[in-house]
Amino acid sequence: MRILPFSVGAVARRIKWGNEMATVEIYTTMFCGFCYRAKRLLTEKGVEFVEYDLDEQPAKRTEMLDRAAGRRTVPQIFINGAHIGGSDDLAALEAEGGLDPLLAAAAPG
Ligand SMILES: N[C@@H](CCC(=O)N[C@@H](CS)C(=O)NCC(=O)O)C(=O)O
Repeated sequence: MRILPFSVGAVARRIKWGNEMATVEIYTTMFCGFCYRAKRLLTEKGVEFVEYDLDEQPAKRTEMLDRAAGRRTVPQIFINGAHIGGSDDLAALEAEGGLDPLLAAAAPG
């Protein structure tokens, strides 16, 4: 049962990232520790993301290879269409303070 017409998580995200949020996409597979780590970082930051599970959507693998310049490992992460890389790349971006500005940029269009 839902008492409030919105979720507490949605309100927290709005406070943190504003009404406009970046579009975050992540290609994953089911049993993938690096995918889990990347999703956990995004979730802890209150970021919503679109997940393409390659086990459930095998055709997405070709799309991932195209967009990620041939990188085959999962996860592959994109923010507003720009290729970020894998879990280690995402963590490094966060450590150097580069992730928040990308997340705060509204999705184009
Ligand atoms: N350094 C990469 C490592 C990613 C990685 O090794 N992912 C594994 C799955 S957890 C994978 O794709 N293995 C298949 C392969 O290496 O071709 C990252 O941080 O994303």
